[in-house]
Amino acid sequence: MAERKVPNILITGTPGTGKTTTAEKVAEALAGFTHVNVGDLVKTKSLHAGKHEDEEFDSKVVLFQWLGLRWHSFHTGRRFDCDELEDQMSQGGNVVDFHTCDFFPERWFDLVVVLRTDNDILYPRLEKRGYSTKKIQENVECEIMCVVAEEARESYKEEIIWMLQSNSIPDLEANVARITHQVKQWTGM
Ligand code: DAT
Repeated sequence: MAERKVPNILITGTPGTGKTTTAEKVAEALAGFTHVNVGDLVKTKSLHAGKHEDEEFDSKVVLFQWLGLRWHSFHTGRRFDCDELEDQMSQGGNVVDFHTCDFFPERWFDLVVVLRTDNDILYPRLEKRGYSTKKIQENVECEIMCVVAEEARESYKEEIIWMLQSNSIPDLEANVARITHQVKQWTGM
């Protein structure tokens, strides 16, 4: 674990894999931990500027603007300090949930959890959300292509990445138990 007394955890994965549900339960189970839903933060801060044909691309641009990052950093792939969350992250005790993971500063996280869901399970979950067929197909394809898993591998040390299956409620419960157990081991909670 980094120099923080309390760790930060990132929970990432394709939309619908269970990031928010898992992050909420982990934060509930660990006294003093906060669930940071980055997607909601962006919305709350009314940062959804204009529509772009590619929503994923659009949300990255918006997020970069919010975090005070220069646009060219997206192209060069360099990491920068993310001012908005920096203080909070330096304290530790955050369970951050977001569907991409490659632009946060690497030093923020002690554990990066990538949730994985089988296509035939992910598809109806996204249908229930009312996503369009196009959007469901894009997300399922993203899962098949291991896009988020690859991003995580490129952005964080292998030893802090956990790829966890999130197909069922027993999976969900086991994942929450495993993550909280690790945090308790680190902190002696
Ligand atoms: P995400 O935040 O990754 O978009 P979510 O937490 O909102 O996903 O979950 C999407 C839906 O699937 C929601 O209705 C809860 C359900 N769900 C999440 N994880 C699950 C799991 N492991 N097993 C069964 N259902 C799950």
